[in-house]
Amino acid sequence: MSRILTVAGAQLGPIAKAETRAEVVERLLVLMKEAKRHDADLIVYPELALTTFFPRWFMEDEAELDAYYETEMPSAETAPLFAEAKRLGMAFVLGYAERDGDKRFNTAILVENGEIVLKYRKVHLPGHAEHEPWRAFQHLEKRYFEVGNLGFPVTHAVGANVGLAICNDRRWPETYRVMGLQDVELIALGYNTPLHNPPAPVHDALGLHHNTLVMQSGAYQNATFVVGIAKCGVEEGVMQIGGSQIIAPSGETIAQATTLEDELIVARCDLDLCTSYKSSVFNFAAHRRPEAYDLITSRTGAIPPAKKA
Ligand code: CDV
Repeated sequence: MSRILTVAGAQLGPIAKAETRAEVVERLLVLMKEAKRHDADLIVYPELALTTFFPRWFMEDEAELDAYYETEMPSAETAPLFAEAKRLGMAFVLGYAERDGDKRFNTAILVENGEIVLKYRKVHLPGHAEHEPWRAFQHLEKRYFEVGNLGFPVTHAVGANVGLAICNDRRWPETYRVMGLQDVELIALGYNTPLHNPPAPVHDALGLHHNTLVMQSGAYQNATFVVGIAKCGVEEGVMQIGGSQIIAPSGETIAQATTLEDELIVARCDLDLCTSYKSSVFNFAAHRRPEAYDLITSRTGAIPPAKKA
């Protein structure tokens, strides 16, 4: 007997700075209702899905910055999303900026039966902490968020072992492996990835390639489905890549977006497809050699070997 989970990915086109939470939630609801018509059990929204990608601006006014964060979830504006998901019997993953006391996080939650059953706070924060006017646009995640303090938790929900990640996390093999070691079967992640990378513009032409490369590798090497969903298109003058996709444990993409707009992708994910990988080539208990991996947790930056005289 197979275990089928029907998963929808709700790619979002740009969210303008002037767009209100209520207007954005309305867009999310349209996609949720479409997902229901495809019998989806779970819908995945992108990173920071309630506002424009605000780390592109340097802000000194704390009140201006605070306007982008949620202090409660659900709030009056997001409550309709929780209510509709419960009514439709659908779980969802939502990325948003979270303010918890004086701490700010880039957060994602998994909501099932209208309740938050898993919370993740982004660990790998890209960009910079100070204003860098030479850039065409800023990427101030290191200024506006603290490093996530919840690790990479995996929970059993929607009939699967589910984990969450956010955008830049997808480029790091450690993200997937820590969840792989919790027997993860589905990793949901959202992203906002500018096409132009100011410190390394030579990478710009490879943005979609790198996006697919890291998510397919993470899926295969950890025997899990990966659902990677973009907020994309030209948002406040900055082009962000699309390429939203659902990837099987084989590493094959089984559903992919073709636009840079609000677009739903759907895949029937047979969770039992994880088993042959988890029990053979990636049978961790049989084949991993953690005694040889000491540097993974004891060293952060690369140190080259000493040069021979
Ligand atoms: N939101 C992100 O984490 N974006 C990064 C960009 C800045 C490289 C990413 O890894 O896609």
